[in-house]
Amino acid sequence: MGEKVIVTAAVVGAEVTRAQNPAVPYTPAEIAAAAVAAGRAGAAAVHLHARWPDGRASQEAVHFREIVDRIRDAGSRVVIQCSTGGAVGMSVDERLGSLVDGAEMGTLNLGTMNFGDEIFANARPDIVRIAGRLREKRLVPECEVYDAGMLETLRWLLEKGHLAAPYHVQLVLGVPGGMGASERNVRFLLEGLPEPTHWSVAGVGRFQLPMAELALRLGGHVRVGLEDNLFVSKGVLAKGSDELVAIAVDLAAKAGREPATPDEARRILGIAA
Ligand code: KMH
Ligand code: ZN
Repeated sequence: MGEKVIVTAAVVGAEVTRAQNPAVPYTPAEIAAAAVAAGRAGAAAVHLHARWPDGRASQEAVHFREIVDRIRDAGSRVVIQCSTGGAVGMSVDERLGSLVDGAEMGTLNLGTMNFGDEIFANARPDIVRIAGRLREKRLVPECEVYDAGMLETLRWLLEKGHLAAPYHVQLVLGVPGGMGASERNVRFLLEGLPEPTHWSVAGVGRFQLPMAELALRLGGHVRVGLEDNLFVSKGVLAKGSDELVAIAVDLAAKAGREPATPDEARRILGIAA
């Protein structure tokens, strides 16, 4: 049995809509319920975005605070990771609104890229600023890597002291404009990771479950959920992120890996209890 696997549920994101899948949560109550259900299905951590009631992406502290409070009020102990990526076009000030009390991790996106037909801007000074805010708030960064050059930025941040362990790396593969979701690409990126690092793979769209299976086989952690993928199989919509988490847990069992509990995930990730 290898290291326990941290299953992270990305329950909403900034891009997916209810028109695409009616299970996409919008309100803080719906997002919190999706996170709690994902925890019950075996997720140790949740990656959170927020929405306005009409579905537009929100990085408002008031929304994140309500989501975090509702998750804890429901008795869930899942590790709470808040997105600082937000949606394309948001300012860094706006994006930082998500880092509310109760968050334990925050994302750190490691570069500018095409994101579909838009540009996801992460200039190096902005990355440094977000890293600084995560440090001030004692949040463990999750470094989002969409392309190979972003590993050079990771190395640079470490060399310059803008980032230090503990941190976690998420290889987000299959975004149109980023690196494709293939075994060859994952193996190539892993060769370039600084040591010691905990890493996970988030495959986008139809690549989500194959990338989860691959990460489990290679000893990594996995991210699944509606942010990245709306389907359980071709043409069959997922009923919620918890359904995708349950599939990842089954894949873990087949790979001889046991899902980490939230507290085990905290130990692995270096999050203070
Ligand atoms: N919505 C994407 C543009 C993150 O959460 O930090 C960025 C994103 C990354 O989802
Ligand atoms: Zn996200």
